[in-house]
Amino acid sequence: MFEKIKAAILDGDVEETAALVKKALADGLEPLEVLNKGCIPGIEKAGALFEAEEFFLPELITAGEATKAAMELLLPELRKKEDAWQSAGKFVIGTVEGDMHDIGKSIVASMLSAAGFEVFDLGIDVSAERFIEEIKTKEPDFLGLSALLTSTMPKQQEVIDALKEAGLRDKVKVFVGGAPVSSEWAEKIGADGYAEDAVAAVKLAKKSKE
Ligand code: B12
Repeated sequence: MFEKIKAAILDGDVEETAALVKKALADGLEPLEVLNKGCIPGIEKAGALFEAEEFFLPELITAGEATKAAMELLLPELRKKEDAWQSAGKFVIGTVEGDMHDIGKSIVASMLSAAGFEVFDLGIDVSAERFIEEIKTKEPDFLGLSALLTSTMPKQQEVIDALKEAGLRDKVKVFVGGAPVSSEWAEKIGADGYAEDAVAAVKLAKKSKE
Protein backbone atom coordinates (compact mmCIF):
# COMPACT_ATOMS: atom_id res chain seq x y z
CA MET A 1 0.00 0.00 0.00
CA PHE A 2 2.76 2.48 0.92
CA GLU A 3 4.59 1.72 -2.32
CA LYS A 4 1.38 2.26 -4.29
CA ILE A 5 0.80 5.64 -2.65
CA LYS A 6 4.40 6.62 -3.34
CA ALA A 7 4.01 5.58 -7.00
CA ALA A 8 0.73 7.48 -7.40
CA ILE A 9 2.39 10.63 -6.01
CA LEU A 10 5.31 10.22 -8.41
CA ASP A 11 2.80 9.84 -11.26
CA GLY A 12 1.15 13.06 -10.08
CA ASP A 13 -2.14 11.14 -10.10
CA VAL A 14 -4.32 13.13 -7.70
CA GLU A 15 -7.38 10.86 -7.95
CA GLU A 16 -5.45 7.62 -7.55
CA THR A 17 -3.49 9.03 -4.59
CA ALA A 18 -6.70 10.13 -2.85
CA ALA A 19 -8.40 6.78 -3.55
CA LEU A 20 -5.43 4.83 -2.13
CA VAL A 21 -5.22 6.99 0.98
CA LYS A 22 -8.97 6.58 1.56
CA LYS A 23 -8.55 2.83 1.24
CA ALA A 24 -5.56 2.79 3.59
CA LEU A 25 -7.58 4.66 6.23
CA ALA A 26 -10.63 2.43 5.69
CA ASP A 27 -8.34 -0.61 6.15
CA GLY A 28 -7.33 0.77 9.53
CA LEU A 29 -3.79 1.92 8.76
CA GLU A 30 -2.45 4.65 11.05
CA PRO A 31 -2.62 8.09 9.37
CA LEU A 32 0.89 8.97 10.60
CA GLU A 33 2.26 5.79 9.09
CA VAL A 34 0.55 6.49 5.75
CA LEU A 35 2.10 9.96 5.81
CA ASN A 36 5.61 8.85 6.81
CA LYS A 37 5.87 5.67 4.75
CA GLY A 38 3.84 6.57 1.66
CA CYS A 39 3.45 10.31 1.11
CA ILE A 40 6.72 11.77 2.39
CA PRO A 41 8.91 9.19 0.58
CA GLY A 42 6.85 9.95 -2.57
CA ILE A 43 7.38 13.71 -2.52
CA GLU A 44 11.03 13.28 -1.44
CA LYS A 45 11.68 10.96 -4.36
CA ALA A 46 10.05 13.53 -6.68
CA GLY A 47 12.47 16.12 -5.25
CA ALA A 48 15.45 13.81 -5.84
CA LEU A 49 14.36 13.19 -9.44
CA PHE A 50 13.97 16.94 -9.91
CA GLU A 51 17.50 17.47 -8.61
CA ALA A 52 18.77 14.76 -10.98
CA GLU A 53 16.97 16.56 -13.83
CA GLU A 54 14.86 13.48 -14.50
CA PHE A 55 11.77 15.38 -13.38
CA PHE A 56 10.89 18.88 -14.54
CA LEU A 57 8.79 21.53 -12.86
CA PRO A 58 5.36 20.36 -14.18
CA GLU A 59 6.04 16.87 -12.77
CA LEU A 60 7.16 18.35 -9.45
CA ILE A 61 3.98 20.45 -9.33
CA THR A 62 1.67 17.47 -9.99
CA ALA A 63 3.56 15.38 -7.41
CA GLY A 64 3.03 18.28 -4.96
CA GLU A 65 -0.70 18.37 -5.81
CA ALA A 66 -1.06 14.62 -5.28
CA THR A 67 0.70 14.97 -1.89
CA LYS A 68 -1.65 17.80 -0.92
CA ALA A 69 -4.68 15.68 -1.86
CA ALA A 70 -3.36 12.91 0.40
CA MET A 71 -2.75 15.37 3.22
CA GLU A 72 -6.25 16.80 3.00
CA LEU A 73 -7.47 13.33 3.92
CA LEU A 74 -4.79 12.54 6.50
CA LEU A 75 -4.51 15.79 8.45
CA PRO A 76 -8.08 15.77 9.85
CA GLU A 77 -7.41 12.23 11.07
CA LEU A 78 -4.20 13.33 12.78
CA ARG A 79 -6.00 16.28 14.35
CA LYS A 80 -8.68 14.03 15.83
CA LYS A 81 -6.11 12.86 18.34
CA GLU A 82 -5.94 16.33 19.80
CA ASP A 83 -6.92 16.62 23.41
CA ALA A 84 -9.01 19.78 23.34
CA TRP A 85 -9.10 20.07 27.14
CA GLN A 86 -5.40 20.42 27.71
CA SER A 87 -3.80 22.99 25.48
CA ALA A 88 -0.07 22.35 25.57
CA GLY A 89 0.49 25.98 24.51
CA LYS A 90 -0.27 28.39 21.69
CA PHE A 91 1.71 28.03 18.48
CA VAL A 92 1.64 30.44 15.55
CA ILE A 93 3.24 29.00 12.41
CA GLY A 94 3.70 30.05 8.79
CA THR A 95 5.93 29.87 5.73
CA VAL A 96 7.92 33.08 5.30
CA GLU A 97 7.35 35.75 2.66
CA GLY A 98 8.16 34.79 -0.92
CA ASP A 99 7.97 31.07 -0.17
CA MET A 100 5.03 28.98 -1.43
CA HIS A 101 6.05 25.60 0.04
CA ASP A 102 3.38 24.47 2.48
CA ILE A 103 3.53 20.68 2.76
CA GLY A 104 6.17 20.42 5.51
CA LYS A 105 4.82 23.39 7.48
CA SER A 106 1.29 21.93 7.39
CA ILE A 107 2.57 18.57 8.66
CA VAL A 108 4.31 20.32 11.55
CA ALA A 109 1.10 22.29 12.29
CA SER A 110 -1.02 19.13 12.31
CA MET A 111 1.37 17.15 14.47
CA LEU A 112 1.51 20.00 16.99
CA SER A 113 -2.24 20.20 17.01
CA ALA A 114 -2.48 16.42 17.46
CA ALA A 115 -0.07 16.78 20.41
CA GLY A 116 -2.46 19.24 22.08
CA PHE A 117 -1.07 22.62 21.00
CA GLU A 118 -3.47 25.35 19.94
CA VAL A 119 -2.15 26.03 16.46
CA PHE A 120 -2.71 29.09 14.28
CA ASP A 121 -1.50 28.27 10.79
CA LEU A 122 -1.02 31.51 8.86
CA GLY A 123 -0.32 29.68 5.60
CA ILE A 124 2.36 30.54 3.06
CA ASP A 125 4.05 33.76 1.89
CA VAL A 126 3.59 35.41 5.30
CA SER A 127 5.23 38.82 5.76
CA ALA A 128 7.11 39.88 8.89
CA GLU A 129 4.41 42.51 9.52
CA ARG A 130 1.68 39.86 9.49
CA PHE A 131 3.65 37.65 11.91
CA ILE A 132 4.06 40.62 14.27
CA GLU A 133 0.33 41.46 14.11
CA GLU A 134 -0.60 37.86 14.90
CA ILE A 135 1.89 37.70 17.80
CA LYS A 136 0.30 40.83 19.24
CA THR A 137 -3.26 39.53 19.02
CA LYS A 138 -2.76 35.80 19.72
CA GLU A 139 0.03 36.14 22.32
CA PRO A 140 1.39 32.65 21.53
CA ASP A 141 4.09 30.76 23.45
CA PHE A 142 5.77 29.73 20.20
CA LEU A 143 6.34 31.02 16.70
CA GLY A 144 7.34 28.60 13.91
CA LEU A 145 8.94 29.91 10.73
CA SER A 146 9.24 27.60 7.73
CA ALA A 147 11.53 28.29 4.73
CA LEU A 148 12.24 25.86 1.90
CA LEU A 149 14.33 28.10 -0.33
CA THR A 150 17.82 29.35 0.37
CA SER A 151 16.58 32.69 -0.97
CA THR A 152 13.80 32.94 1.66
CA MET A 153 15.83 31.76 4.67
CA PRO A 154 16.92 35.39 5.41
CA LYS A 155 13.22 36.20 5.92
CA GLN A 156 13.38 34.13 9.11
CA GLN A 157 16.05 36.53 10.36
CA GLU A 158 13.87 39.47 9.27
CA VAL A 159 10.97 38.24 11.39
CA ILE A 160 13.24 37.82 14.42
CA ASP A 161 14.60 41.35 13.92
CA ALA A 162 11.05 42.70 13.57
CA LEU A 163 10.12 40.98 16.85
CA LYS A 164 13.04 42.72 18.54
CA GLU A 165 12.01 46.08 17.10
CA ALA A 166 8.44 45.58 18.30
CA GLY A 167 9.72 44.72 21.81
CA LEU A 168 8.22 41.22 21.54
CA ARG A 169 11.32 39.06 21.24
CA ASP A 170 11.26 37.79 24.83
CA LYS A 171 7.51 37.11 24.72
CA VAL A 172 7.70 34.19 22.29
CA LYS A 173 10.03 31.26 21.56
CA VAL A 174 10.98 31.16 17.90
CA PHE A 175 11.58 27.85 16.13
CA VAL A 176 12.81 27.60 12.56
CA GLY A 177 12.65 24.74 10.07
CA GLY A 178 12.57 23.71 6.44
CA ALA A 179 14.90 21.59 4.29
CA PRO A 180 17.77 24.13 3.91
CA VAL A 181 17.61 25.24 7.57
CA SER A 182 20.04 23.88 10.18
CA SER A 183 20.73 24.27 13.87
CA GLU A 184 23.78 26.39 12.96
CA TRP A 185 21.53 28.75 10.98
CA ALA A 186 19.03 28.87 13.86
CA GLU A 187 21.81 29.86 16.22
CA LYS A 188 23.22 32.42 13.80
CA ILE A 189 19.93 34.28 13.43
CA GLY A 190 19.10 34.12 17.13
CA ALA A 191 16.22 31.62 16.97
CA ASP A 192 15.42 29.54 20.06
CA GLY A 193 15.39 26.22 18.28
CA TYR A 194 15.49 24.15 15.12
CA ALA A 195 13.81 20.84 14.35
CA GLU A 196 14.48 18.68 11.31
CA ASP A 197 11.00 17.18 11.12
CA ALA A 198 7.52 17.34 12.62
CA VAL A 199 8.15 14.75 15.32
CA ALA A 200 11.28 16.62 16.47
CA ALA A 201 9.31 19.90 16.37
CA VAL A 202 6.70 18.51 18.77
CA LYS A 203 9.44 17.22 21.10
CA LEU A 204 11.20 20.58 21.03
CA ALA A 205 8.01 22.52 21.83
CA LYS A 206 7.08 20.15 24.66
CA LYS A 207 10.57 20.31 26.12
CA SER A 208 10.60 24.11 25.97
CA LYS A 209 7.31 24.23 27.93
CA GLU A 210 8.73 22.22 30.85
C1 B12 B 1 7.07 19.91 -3.47
C2 B12 B 1 8.06 20.99 -3.85
C3 B12 B 1 7.58 22.12 -4.51
C4 B12 B 1 6.09 22.34 -4.76
C5 B12 B 1 5.43 22.88 -3.47
C6 B12 B 1 4.02 22.38 -3.31
C7 B12 B 1 3.42 22.80 -1.99
N1 B12 B 1 2.12 22.99 -2.01
O1 B12 B 1 4.08 22.96 -0.96
C8 B12 B 1 6.13 23.38 -5.93
C9 B12 B 1 6.18 22.63 -7.22
C10 B12 B 1 5.00 24.42 -5.95
C11 B12 B 1 7.52 23.99 -5.71
C12 B12 B 1 7.88 25.22 -6.23
C13 B12 B 1 9.18 25.69 -6.22
N2 B12 B 1 10.27 25.04 -5.78
CO1 B12 B 1 10.17 23.45 -4.69
N3 B12 B 1 10.35 21.75 -3.91
C14 B12 B 1 9.46 20.86 -3.55
C15 B12 B 1 10.20 19.63 -2.93
C16 B12 B 1 10.31 18.55 -4.00
C17 B12 B 1 9.60 19.00 -1.72
C18 B12 B 1 9.27 19.95 -0.57
C19 B12 B 1 8.39 19.18 0.40
O2 B12 B 1 7.18 19.38 0.43
N4 B12 B 1 9.01 18.23 1.12
C20 B12 B 1 8.29 17.30 2.01
C21 B12 B 1 8.14 17.93 3.39
C22 B12 B 1 7.47 16.90 4.32
O3 B12 B 1 9.43 18.22 3.91
P1 B12 B 1 9.86 19.69 4.37
O4 B12 B 1 9.14 20.71 3.60
O5 B12 B 1 11.35 19.76 4.43
O6 B12 B 1 9.31 19.81 5.87
C23 B12 B 1 9.77 19.02 6.95
C24 B12 B 1 10.97 19.65 7.70
O7 B12 B 1 11.77 20.51 6.90
C25 B12 B 1 10.39 20.30 8.90
N5 B12 B 1 9.87 21.67 8.82
C26 B12 B 1 9.34 22.33 7.77
N6 B12 B 1 8.90 23.54 8.12
C27 B12 B 1 9.14 23.67 9.44
C28 B12 B 1 8.91 24.73 10.31
C29 B12 B 1 9.29 24.62 11.64
C30 B12 B 1 9.02 25.73 12.56
C31 B12 B 1 9.93 23.44 12.11
C32 B12 B 1 10.39 23.34 13.49
C33 B12 B 1 10.17 22.36 11.21
C34 B12 B 1 9.77 22.49 9.90
O8 B12 B 1 9.31 19.43 9.22
C35 B12 B 1 8.66 19.05 8.00
C36 B12 B 1 7.92 17.76 8.21
O9 B12 B 1 8.76 16.68 8.54
C37 B12 B 1 11.59 20.27 -2.60
C38 B12 B 1 12.78 19.28 -2.54
C39 B12 B 1 13.19 18.90 -1.15
N7 B12 B 1 13.94 17.85 -1.06
O10 B12 B 1 12.89 19.57 -0.16
C40 B12 B 1 11.73 21.34 -3.68
C41 B12 B 1 12.62 22.55 -3.46
C42 B12 B 1 12.48 23.08 -2.03
N8 B12 B 1 12.05 23.53 -4.40
C43 B12 B 1 12.96 24.23 -5.00
C44 B12 B 1 12.71 25.24 -5.96
C45 B12 B 1 13.92 25.84 -6.65
C46 B12 B 1 11.40 25.65 -6.25
C47 B12 B 1 11.00 26.76 -7.23
C48 B12 B 1 11.84 28.05 -7.14
C49 B12 B 1 11.00 26.16 -8.63
C50 B12 B 1 10.83 27.14 -9.76
N9 B12 B 1 11.89 27.22 -10.55
O11 B12 B 1 9.81 27.78 -9.89
C51 B12 B 1 9.54 27.03 -6.81
C52 B12 B 1 9.46 28.11 -5.71
C53 B12 B 1 8.12 28.69 -5.50
C54 B12 B 1 8.14 29.59 -4.26
N10 B12 B 1 8.24 30.87 -4.45
O12 B12 B 1 8.11 29.10 -3.16
C55 B12 B 1 14.37 23.85 -4.53
C56 B12 B 1 15.00 24.87 -3.58
C57 B12 B 1 16.46 25.10 -3.87
C58 B12 B 1 17.06 26.11 -2.97
N11 B12 B 1 18.27 25.83 -2.59
O13 B12 B 1 16.52 27.10 -2.61
C59 B12 B 1 14.13 22.43 -3.93
C60 B12 B 1 15.11 22.05 -2.81
C61 B12 B 1 14.26 21.43 -5.13
C62 B12 B 1 15.65 21.41 -5.74
N12 B12 B 1 16.52 20.56 -5.28
O14 B12 B 1 15.96 22.18 -6.61
N13 B12 B 1 8.32 23.16 -5.03
